[in-house]
Amino acid sequence: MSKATKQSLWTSFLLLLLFPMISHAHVHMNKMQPAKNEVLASAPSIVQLWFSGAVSAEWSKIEVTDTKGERVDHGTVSNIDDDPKSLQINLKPIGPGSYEIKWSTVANDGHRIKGSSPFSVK
Ligand SMILES: [Cu+2]
Repeated sequence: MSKATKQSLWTSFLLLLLFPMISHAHVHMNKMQPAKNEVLASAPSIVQLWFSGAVSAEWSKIEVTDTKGERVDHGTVSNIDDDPKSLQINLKPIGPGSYEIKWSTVANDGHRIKGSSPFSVK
């Protein structure tokens, strides 16, 4: 093999390795309802999250707790209208107060992403 051939093979190999990394964008959470630090006039009955890519409802967890740490959600996470880029969970009837949403999910690239966000009801 000539030196030039070796070099071009090496270059092709490097490009093949690098291309998926350059084109890879991690999935992130775009929008959530209630929004971070939102103060709502009336209690929400559902928490909804939207992502930049598909996530697994099966491997997702959303916990909504009050200030005593009691769960106020119904425990089952699902996609919104079968949209794989979204998640939702129903809430129990809640009164005025502060609440915390803790979520975690696995994106279709295999990475686990998570976050937490407070909201309150007047
Ligand atoms: Cu990723």
